[in-house]
Amino acid sequence: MFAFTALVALASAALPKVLAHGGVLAYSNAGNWYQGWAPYDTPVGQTSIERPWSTYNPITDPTDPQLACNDDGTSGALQLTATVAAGSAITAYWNQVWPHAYGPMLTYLAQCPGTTCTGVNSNTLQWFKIDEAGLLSGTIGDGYWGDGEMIAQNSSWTTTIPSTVPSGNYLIRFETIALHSLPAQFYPECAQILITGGGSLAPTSAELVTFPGAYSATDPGLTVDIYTQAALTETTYIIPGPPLYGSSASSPAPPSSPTSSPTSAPITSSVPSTVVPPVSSPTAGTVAEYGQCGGIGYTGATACIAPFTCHVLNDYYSQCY
Ligand SMILES: *[C@@H]1O[C@H](CO)[C@@H](O)[C@H](O)[C@H]1NC(C)=O
Ligand SMILES: [Cu+2]
Repeated sequence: MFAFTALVALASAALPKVLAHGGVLAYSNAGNWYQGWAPYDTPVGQTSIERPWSTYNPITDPTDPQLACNDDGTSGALQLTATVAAGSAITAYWNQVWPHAYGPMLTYLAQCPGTTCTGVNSNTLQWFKIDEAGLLSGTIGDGYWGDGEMIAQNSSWTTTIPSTVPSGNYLIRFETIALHSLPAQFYPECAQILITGGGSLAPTSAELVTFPGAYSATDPGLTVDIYTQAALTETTYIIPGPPLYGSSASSPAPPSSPTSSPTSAPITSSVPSTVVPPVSSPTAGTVAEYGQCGGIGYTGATACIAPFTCHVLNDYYSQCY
């Protein structure tokens, strides 16, 4: 009994810290599960497709040299690479339950020179954006964001590798940006993948960026204050970074065969059509931001303190944000 109580006390003491931040802990693709890098374990002996990273804390400076992959850019001593088919979906899993529901989700690829990404520093690469989700519905101040969608999807994000990208060795960079406080918080991690069965649409120069370099501290999408009165009516949010891969028409369209198919299919976003609406908008609740406000088996208070509202994340967990 004592041990159990002590354990609960320990767990709850440690919880706020763990829940506050984090990163990508695992990946899946085509039924394969890939354990991520464990930032708080010794690097010795770690084998993962994920590039090493070292802290759950966010990056808050867009010029931080660690912005590419949340570390110094090097690969692991026993670095692995996952083989991923172009056109297939790859999912990144953040720690549960991801706490930050305001902000965009972004996914990038960068092709490595040579025959492997191992040994290639991520800071030397050029990245292009293959997926993004900003403000999905509602307003800047009280809307439903890509980040909220990520939380609702089991604190994970699924991106389809465009079938048009050339085959080869890439780093894939999943990122969630949190806007609940300023400066904006960046949570990027990278994994090594070998893309097979790809196409021939190279990203245009307008679509290629470096990290750091892609973002600026003055970007409207990074400086927006979600707590102003104006934010409660503003419905436009500008996602930071370059235009999506395939969205900027490549200058002179390549001559195609007589049976020409549409050139570059738009990149499908992984946003499902059903968006979870806020279930209530109380005026004087008691549950704090990120607190639980509902779910099967939950018997506590259900009204969020203003300006937050209760959102259903799954059958077992509703959260104020
Ligand atoms: C939810 O994510 C966890 C990893 O965080 C994973 O183990 C589990 O299989 C996922 N559940 C579903 C239904 O995808
Ligand atoms: Cu955090």
